[in-house]
Amino acid sequence: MNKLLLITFFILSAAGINAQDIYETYRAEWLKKSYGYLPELHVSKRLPLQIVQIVTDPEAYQQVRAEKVAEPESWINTPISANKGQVVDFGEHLTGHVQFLIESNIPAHAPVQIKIKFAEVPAEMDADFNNYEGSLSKAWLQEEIVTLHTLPDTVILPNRYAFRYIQFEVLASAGDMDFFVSNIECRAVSSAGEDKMSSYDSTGDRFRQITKVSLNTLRECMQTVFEDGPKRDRRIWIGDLKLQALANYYSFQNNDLVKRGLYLYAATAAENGLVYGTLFEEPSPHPQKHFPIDYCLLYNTVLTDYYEATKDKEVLEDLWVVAKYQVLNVLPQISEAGIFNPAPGWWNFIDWNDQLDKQVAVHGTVIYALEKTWELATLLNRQNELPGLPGVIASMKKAANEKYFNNDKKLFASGALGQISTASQVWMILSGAVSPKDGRNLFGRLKSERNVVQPVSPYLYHYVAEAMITCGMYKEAKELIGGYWGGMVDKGADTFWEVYDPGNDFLSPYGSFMMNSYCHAWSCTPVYFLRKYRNELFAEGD
Ligand code: RAM
Repeated sequence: MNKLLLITFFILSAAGINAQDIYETYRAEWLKKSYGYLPELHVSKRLPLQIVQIVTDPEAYQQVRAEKVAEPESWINTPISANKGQVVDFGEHLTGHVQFLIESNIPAHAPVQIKIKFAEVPAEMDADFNNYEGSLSKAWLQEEIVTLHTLPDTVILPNRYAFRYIQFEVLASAGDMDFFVSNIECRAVSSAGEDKMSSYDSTGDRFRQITKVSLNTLRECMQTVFEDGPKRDRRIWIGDLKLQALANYYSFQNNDLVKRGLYLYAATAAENGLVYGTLFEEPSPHPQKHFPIDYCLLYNTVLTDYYEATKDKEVLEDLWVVAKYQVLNVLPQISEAGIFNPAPGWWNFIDWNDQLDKQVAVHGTVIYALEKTWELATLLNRQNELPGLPGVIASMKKAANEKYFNNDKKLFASGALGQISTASQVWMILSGAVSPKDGRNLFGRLKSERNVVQPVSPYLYHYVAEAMITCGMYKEAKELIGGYWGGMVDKGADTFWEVYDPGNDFLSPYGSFMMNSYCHAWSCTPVYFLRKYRNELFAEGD
């Protein structure tokens, strides 16, 4: 057994990792604390803004757009049969509960069955959900069928919906009956509250607009936890939590929600100490049992980010043990030569591009997280609990440069085929395996390299922007924010999307654009960059 493994083995045994449940004595208290930070949901009543029709337009995002056809007042006085194909538009993305009044033209003598369909974007409204053939459950698509026997009736729909558009369709009724829908309202919910840093904004219209969409995205995802998307998956994921927390420090500053997330992850972690990638609040907090290893380790960095933003050490003291066990579980997967070989059954996320070879990016993520954990240990004066860590970090950086650097291309190359990707360079930069100056060169060479595997999610683009900033490339970072997130704004986004490939509007990780989440947490970080680095990004004006 090599020296590093031997040390880890002794630490693990001394720390009791082989015991049945290493967090047994902490869990109840962590759970209690998570409930102490349960936020209040602010409710606001929203009404339809206009009536639209979805029209084909080859130039528009996903080749359709919403075109105004009427005011809500005239629409509610027209029977549904005459409003066929028309859609109620609330003018902005909402997350909340919906109710409406339905009346008939004559006293009802038969039941009526109506379908109520919700959509975040026009193409989703235009699509026939019956044609859905994606990989995730069709039940995520937001549609209700309601049968009513007595009219008039106020219908309160059973779920929370995430939408901008609603359509009503009569599926069955008596031939002589027609229906009027009115008093449609949404009780929109969010725990975000006030944006406390609006005075930090740049004055230029483009970046103001990007900031606004960014804030809308974050606000909609801030519920009783930081959800990944209010339409789908409606749960907390570590990768999303990290980015939401960053954006939150520069906007709503609802820091209790960050703490709630951190304690929930700790309370529901596996018995060996690893946090799971995602968890649900209801009926009682429980994880979905898988370990995306990059996410597990990024948990530690949520703690360091939290401290940087709040200087609150109490949470760190409480949860240090969790940070430590993320590392202790990963150390045995790192060879003496500093190569990370993930255990079978672990996966890693990095991005949704299925062409991406993740070997180098994951290696970089591990170093990045270990560095942050060492910062944490130093802050808490607990270095003696992870004594070998600086050595491991150094050997991993050395290995990265020796094993993964392609000397001909002068770029990091991943996997057996030596794939060149943006993800690999970015995570090498963020890990500190290369200097900012060398990082700038990597970015420079990427430009002239052919067949570079590019990110497809705003999640990975966040780290691209972060890496540019790490290298002092403020101009490029600003261009990226303006071009990539701004590209979504140009295509009509009022909240940022889960995936965005400027060249493919229909790209979906789930085999259908209908299933994509069009208000997605990990896309919300422009507000973080634009405010945190305002002086550097806007040194030359807006
Ligand atoms: C998706 C989620 C989430 C992401 C994971 C990896 O299902 O929507 O945002 O973190 O995948």
